[in-house]
Amino acid sequence: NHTAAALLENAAAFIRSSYSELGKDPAEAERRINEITSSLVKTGTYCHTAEELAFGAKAAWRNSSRCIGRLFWDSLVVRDARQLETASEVAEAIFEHMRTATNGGKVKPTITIFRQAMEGREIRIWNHQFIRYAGYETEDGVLGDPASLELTREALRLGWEGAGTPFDVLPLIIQIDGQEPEWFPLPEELVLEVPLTHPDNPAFAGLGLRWYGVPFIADMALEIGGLRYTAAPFNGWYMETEIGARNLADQSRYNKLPEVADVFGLDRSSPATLWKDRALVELNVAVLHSFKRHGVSIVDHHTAAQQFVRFEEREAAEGREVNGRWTWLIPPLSPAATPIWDRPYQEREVSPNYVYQDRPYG
Ligand code: HEM
Ligand code: NRG
Repeated sequence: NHTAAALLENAAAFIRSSYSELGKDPAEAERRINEITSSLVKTGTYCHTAEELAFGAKAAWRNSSRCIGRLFWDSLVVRDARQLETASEVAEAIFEHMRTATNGGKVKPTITIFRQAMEGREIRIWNHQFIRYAGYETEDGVLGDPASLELTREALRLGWEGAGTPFDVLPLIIQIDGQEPEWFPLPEELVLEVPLTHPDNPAFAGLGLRWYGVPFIADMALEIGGLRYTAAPFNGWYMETEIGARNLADQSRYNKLPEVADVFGLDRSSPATLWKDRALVELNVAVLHSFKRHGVSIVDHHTAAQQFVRFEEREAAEGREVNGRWTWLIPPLSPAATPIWDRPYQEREVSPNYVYQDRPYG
């Protein structure tokens, strides 16, 4: 059987490299591969030990070519939730993840790993992130986050009702093994949000802008040693440009640059006044200032780029190659002012990794 052979090959490669990195005897890796082989023959699959799972999740972060935050890969907190079966149990584990990872604002990079996909059975979290704002199609355009239009439609179909503000937090939507999904409102006290103010322009607060404190990515699969964890949500902390140069600024998202420019009295009569560039900088200043004031972890793009260069140096010292995609690693604000700009990156398909998966709805 072709897929069983491929699975064994992936498993063996993962076991050999991870056991070697963990300083284990090569004989132990070979014993473990024999055990996995018997399991494959008997059951068609195998299970990771808690130690393999934790190492796999960390290595997958280390291998994530588009992530600038990888200096801290080894400190990822790994929560093993493979024993959970029902949607309510999954929701409770997610709430606990949010509580411990948010940590009152001192964010801890954390992942919760639910059971692996098997024979067409899989757990899926429909949300792109645990916390995201709804988007509604109205007569005068989109209200809220246009990136959430489809998921918002699904939530409404399932019986959720939004308040109708531009910042309605969507419910969790969890699907077990292809059954009808269940939805759960997020407990308010778990949703840390930051209202945006500007350090030297009081009128900025009048824009009513806000963002949530922690990005919890919920829709990627974690691939380790040939096994797929289709529900393995993780979080780190934000880099300010994600909010200030993309989520609130993109024309296809909240499109707030014109309003920001107006509270700073910028001349919008011509693109050549560079009002967009000035508004972008002020919006990013406001994001950093507001997160700091509220005691919520965030990193600016210059510091993040420096940390990434340290990551590269450490990886080189360990004799490992860094997997990188330059177009994603450079920040969307002043990219050429960071050291990432003129460094070369190579991207390969490496495992373990976090990978996109098909949308389970819409
Ligand atoms: C992507 C920063 C933690 C895995 C990104 C991006 C940034 C970033 C800026 C690009 C996002 C975009 O342009 O939309 C950070 C920072 C972290 C962090 C500051 C703080 C600790 C993590 C953790 C993981 C992770 C804990 C997984 C365990 C990824 C992956 C992507 C990514 C898989 C690609 C996402 C995609 O393709 O949409 N990260 N990250 N990151 N990061 Fe990180
Ligand atoms: N740009 C997205 C989040 C993508 C992942 N970014 C992180 N990941 N910082 C946004 O919501 O703006 N992380 O795990 O910390």
